[in-house]
Amino acid sequence: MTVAHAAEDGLRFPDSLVFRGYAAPVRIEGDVYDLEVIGRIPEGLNGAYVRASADHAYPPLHGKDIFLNGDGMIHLLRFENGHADLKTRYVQTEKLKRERAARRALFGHYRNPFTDDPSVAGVDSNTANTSVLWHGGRLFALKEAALPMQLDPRTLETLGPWNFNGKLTGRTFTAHPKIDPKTGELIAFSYNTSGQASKEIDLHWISPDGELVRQETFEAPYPSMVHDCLVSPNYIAFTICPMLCDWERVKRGEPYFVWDPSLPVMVAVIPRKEGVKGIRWFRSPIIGMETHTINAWEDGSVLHLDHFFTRSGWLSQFPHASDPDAHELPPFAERWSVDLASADDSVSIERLNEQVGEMPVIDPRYLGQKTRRFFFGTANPALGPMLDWGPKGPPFTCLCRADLETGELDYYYAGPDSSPEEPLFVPKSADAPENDGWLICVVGRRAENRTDVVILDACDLAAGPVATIRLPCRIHEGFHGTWLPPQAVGL
Ligand code: V55
Ligand code: FE
Repeated sequence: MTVAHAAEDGLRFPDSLVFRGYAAPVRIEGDVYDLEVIGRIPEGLNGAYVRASADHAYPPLHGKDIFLNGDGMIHLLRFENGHADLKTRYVQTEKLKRERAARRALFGHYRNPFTDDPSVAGVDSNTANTSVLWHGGRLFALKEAALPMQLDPRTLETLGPWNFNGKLTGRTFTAHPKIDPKTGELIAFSYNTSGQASKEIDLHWISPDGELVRQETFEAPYPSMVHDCLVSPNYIAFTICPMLCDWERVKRGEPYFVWDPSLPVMVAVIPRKEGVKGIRWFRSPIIGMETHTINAWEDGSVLHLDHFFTRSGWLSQFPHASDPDAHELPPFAERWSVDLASADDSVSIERLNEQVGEMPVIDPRYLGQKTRRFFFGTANPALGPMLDWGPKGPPFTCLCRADLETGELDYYYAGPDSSPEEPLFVPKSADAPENDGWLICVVGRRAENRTDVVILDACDLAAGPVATIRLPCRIHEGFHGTWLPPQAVGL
């Protein structure tokens, strides 16, 4: 039953999908040493799994919010010789500091300054909630609407915004930069760099030691959410989708993005060496939205771009521009291919399998190479019942490994009332073959309001976890994470 909030209540979160049950804010910053382990953490798995989540510190200023707008809370699971310790810390953003001082929300709707309390006009609204990056010996929390926030990997203390010693001239940085495993170079981009609904996209070439050595700008056909990118040895590619930022709507206090399927889906391909003057545009035969990329690879003159793609926009988060009855459709893994030797602008599209999914990962040592396998979150009703919808839609009940050579799908079903999140692939050793790694995955135990972390052998998901690390509490559902080598966390 919904209990109305009495006017005399103190601080209260709304009783809505984003704020209740397993999705409710956790807000606890703390440390748990020597977590319970069922089974054995693999020998040699020393380092840390660190990831970002959005965990609202305050009830929303205007009574409701989307889950993308929570405050960045970082979860760090440190592995040392079979033992595991957990650390959770908020990113100390300017937003969180101001709101803590005021003991209430001051920032309004997602990325909409026109809905903020006047007392924070001009203040950085970064939530730092989407992903983490370890590169050049530095750890960052990333949000595509703002600068990276540097963190101390041992303490998770916030060191402040990072603009690459002044070389990053815009005000944003993607949450999905790509590390070239062959060179150690970081390929990154920024959109909305001028702070408004601009069409400019900045590209960044960042050396293995973290120096921003080259920056160039190109223009997209319209201003939209550019969440991810694809990187192969010789190219950078973007799928520009009509999740439009319409500044007139934003000024009226409406959502930052609106789904406008009257606009084309365009693929930009930029040669890494030549840069933006070599850009080519291709036109997709279908309208929809890339949710996350899987991998890109080259085969002669053909560039293959593998990603999850939905024929609808992301309507659980943002409205449709013209059809209030439109509903969200699930994403599937697709291979989009463009021929750079041909003068035409066509894209050919092939569905990689028939399993709905999202949150893909690959063995990161093979980014830019043809990979035989990838991993993703999914629900497979043949293995267990679907779970009640959360703020992101239906929770995953399974992880899946897709084999692109045989078509085989290998599933890990997490059990009743259990929801795996995006996994992390860690190779068993530096020279282990492709796919020979551990898959670390946060699993919600929804009925218990608690969280586990499982470690699976990436070669055999159906065999179930080699170790289940039992947290004594819930940590908030997250987005994306990475692996920190032992030396980063003092091992
Ligand atoms: C995404 C996530 C975001 C965001 C924009 O997963 C896009 C897509 C967690 O924040 O601000
Ligand atoms: Fe993402």
